[in-house]
Amino acid sequence: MFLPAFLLTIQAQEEKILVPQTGYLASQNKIAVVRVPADSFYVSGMNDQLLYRGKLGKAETWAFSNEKVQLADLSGMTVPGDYLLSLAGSGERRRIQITADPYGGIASAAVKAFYYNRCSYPVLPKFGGRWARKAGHPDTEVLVHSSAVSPGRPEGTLLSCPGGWYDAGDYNKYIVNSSITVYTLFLAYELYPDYWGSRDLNIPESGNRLPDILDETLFNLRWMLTMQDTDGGVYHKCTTKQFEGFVMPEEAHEKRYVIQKNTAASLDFAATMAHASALLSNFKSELPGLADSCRRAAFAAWTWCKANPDILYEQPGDIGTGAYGDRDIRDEWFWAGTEIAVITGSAFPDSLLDKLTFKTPTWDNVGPLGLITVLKNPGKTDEKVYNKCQLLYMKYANHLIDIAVQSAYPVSLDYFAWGSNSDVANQGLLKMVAYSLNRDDRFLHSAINDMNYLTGVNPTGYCFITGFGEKSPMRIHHRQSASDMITEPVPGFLAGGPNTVVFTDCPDAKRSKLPAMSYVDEECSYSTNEIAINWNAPLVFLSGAISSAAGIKPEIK
Ligand SMILES: [Ca+2]
Ligand SMILES: [Ca+2]
Ligand SMILES: [Ca+2]
Repeated sequence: MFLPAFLLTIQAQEEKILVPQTGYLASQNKIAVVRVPADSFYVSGMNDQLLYRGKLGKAETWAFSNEKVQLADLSGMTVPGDYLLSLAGSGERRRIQITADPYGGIASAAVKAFYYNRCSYPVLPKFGGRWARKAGHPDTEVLVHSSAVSPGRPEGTLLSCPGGWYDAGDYNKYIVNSSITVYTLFLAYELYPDYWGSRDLNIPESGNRLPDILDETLFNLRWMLTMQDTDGGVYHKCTTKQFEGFVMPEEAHEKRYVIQKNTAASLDFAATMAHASALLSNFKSELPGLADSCRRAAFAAWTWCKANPDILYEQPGDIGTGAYGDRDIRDEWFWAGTEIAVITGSAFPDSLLDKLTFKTPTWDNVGPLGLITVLKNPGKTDEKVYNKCQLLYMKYANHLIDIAVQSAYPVSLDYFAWGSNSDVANQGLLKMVAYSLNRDDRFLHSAINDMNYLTGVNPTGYCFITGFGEKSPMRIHHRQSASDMITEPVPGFLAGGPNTVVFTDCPDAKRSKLPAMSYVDEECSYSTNEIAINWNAPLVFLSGAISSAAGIKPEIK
């Protein structure tokens, strides 16, 4: 639909009080951000009965949105219900909700979003409701691209690489990005097995003997296995030459290719398969042979990497889809080496520990994944290595808390990269892993503030998860959502979020120059409003971790 430019500019930043739009968690800390000067606040029932009052915090400036804000701490309110939060001396008020489980629905929907993005697979009405659609991209006849030839597989050889998830708003599938995503979803299950083990996600595999979060993750893992050449090396991606148009999957018919094997993709694959083999060995009767297949695939990829230690991905001239190129693969070596060491007892790659900078994980910075694997397998490395990893991990986790404590908005984010919301989610993930290690409430409370940022306590006023909140992304950069003729976007997806990295995607949209405000809910805005599997995975982890840590049992269906 054509929209005149003036309509595209409507992104009112008018919320004077920012609150989490799916509610506050009754048992834990509750912070609102106030954007107009005031001294105190009060909370009343919907019948105007005064229930609680408090002083606002000191006004602080957040450089990323260039505004002065004050915090209202209403943690003393613990009874679930609907309330009004009002500022004394001004007419400003906002409805708030306190519930036992404000994030459980998000946790389930965020996994279900992966089901909606399944490639080569239909979304049936029984599971997908209004967003049912036909299967697209069978990927049973994928061509070997000239960049990917090997002795047994000349250019044009046909391979079968069906399944897996569409990576993001596009219809392609990338090994590097799949790896961190699969790891993160596995980690969610491994740290909270009771929580995820009993959660019915209403997917085709619900009701079998395997936890649904694992069923969904295996849908992509099995595709990854098809991306390994007979020599052990792993193709970078399964893709069309250029991005396809904004059409439904079944209407997209461009030829698909596997592209250049390289060390980063093969290391990420080795790490993911090694990790999978350890986890899936607990499900040998439900998944006969799969743990062993993953183990063999991991070793074959690892062996290939040792023979081909520094092949970086170079995007071929005729390929225009996501590059996911990475010029520093020391962290990939560390992650893969760690996962291989855990399953074999072989030497741990501790020489790399001093060379890496551990920070918030991203698709090209996977060192922290190796650290977490060490920390959750205390018997598998010697004590010295374990202690060193713990020190490095806690140093960064504490650093995140220090930033949040000093920040005007109560989060740790102090940079706005492409996909800034996923950095918030991954910082929450790191905090919840720290919390699982030491039960220090500072980490839980800070992770809750991260989750509340994503559900509305941020300068844009958006709850960034589709289908949740009063003000939520409606026009995500996602081909199915854009072409399905349904007003509401496919639910459960985390929009990438504000940043100022790219301004050219929506020429007609007015974008703030302030990084924390620079977001537009427009389909054209791939730089702020796309969705991606590696962004949804930490949302799954964080929302489920907090639900689980707060002692919330999933609803029985
Ligand atoms: Ca299941
Ligand atoms: Ca890297
Ligand atoms: Ca739609």
